[in-house]
Amino acid sequence: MSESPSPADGRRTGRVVASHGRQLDVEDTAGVRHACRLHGRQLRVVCGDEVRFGYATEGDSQGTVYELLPRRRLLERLNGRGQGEPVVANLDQLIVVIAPEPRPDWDVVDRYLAGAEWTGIKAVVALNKSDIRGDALIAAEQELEVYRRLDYPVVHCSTRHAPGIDSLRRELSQSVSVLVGQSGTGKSSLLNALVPEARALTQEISAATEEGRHTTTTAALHALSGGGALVDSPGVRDYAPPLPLARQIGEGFREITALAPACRFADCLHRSEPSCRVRVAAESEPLRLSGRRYASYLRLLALVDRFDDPSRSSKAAKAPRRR
Ligand SMILES: Nc1nc2c(ncn2[C@@H]2O[C@H](COP(=O)(O)OP(=O)(O)OP(=O)(O)O)[C@@H](O)[C@H]2O)c(=O)[nH]1
Ligand SMILES: [Mg+2]
Ligand SMILES: [Zn+2]
Repeated sequence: MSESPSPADGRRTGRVVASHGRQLDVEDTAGVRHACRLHGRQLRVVCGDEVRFGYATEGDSQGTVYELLPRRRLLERLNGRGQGEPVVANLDQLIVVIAPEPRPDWDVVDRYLAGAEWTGIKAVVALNKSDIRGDALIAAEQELEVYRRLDYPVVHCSTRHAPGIDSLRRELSQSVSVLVGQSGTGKSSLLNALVPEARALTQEISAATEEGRHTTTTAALHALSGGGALVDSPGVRDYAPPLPLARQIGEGFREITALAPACRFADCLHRSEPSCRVRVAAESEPLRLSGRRYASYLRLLALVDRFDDPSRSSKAAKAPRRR
């Protein structure tokens, strides 16, 4: 984004900082916010998108977004029809937030990380609520060793203590990052700790289900004081990214990518093929490939099969739910 109003048509470039259906908040290059609506039914934009917008008549209270500019690096989710739906555009990295409470769903973590690998987005895992001492924290920390060994940056933080927030701030600087993960892990609380003026709504997790209450309902982007921006996104119950071909699923798992060249068949899917190096590692070398990560891989592969199946419409209900 690098220019000022064009005298020809009065339109200028801005970034969508929040999207509520067809109503949008667009920030111009000077950081001024404009309430806008979308022009025409075909146009679809998400938080983070760069757009061309303007006012039909000088002095209008609402602007109009006319055009979506080309996207780079998009976070998408798989919908029930097997298609990708954009969630946040033009980002540099995902911050996958987990916590001792609600109990981590590691499949969700693996799926965000696999999606990041397939699309070339950097990923960081943040263990929030590290002030909640006990077995759940110890178990989460142990599992996180798997990701540390794979060279994913792992940050321990708590919105109750400054040092962890400072480490997270360092990971975010100069980048456009999005906080993702299960509902109730403290994404909006982290945003508020990092950008106090964001004043995002937060809510206790449900005592009955021990799950989050899906407090955040739309993604919103906030500038970081030291440069870069942070997007808070609605928590998920389940998540899958759009899926590549079956033989590319393994590329979403760094340890499988490293082991696969030693499989007998170049197109090995690491299921039941003979002389599969990946399966051997999952069965007997947990430090090279944990059985849990291998199971995550197999479940993603099974999801590809489901969408490749012509009778998939009857099975679509089993695809990840939106939230
Ligand atoms: N003990 C503790 N509680 C925290 C911490 N961070 C957030 N919480 C609490 O966790 C609950 C959920 O926080 P939110 O920030 O609303 O969680 P969220 O991930 O934004 O949830 P969704 O918007 O539903 O996805 C709130 O009660 C917060 O006060 C933390 O570091 N320690
Ligand atoms: Mg939230
Ligand atoms: Zn194999």
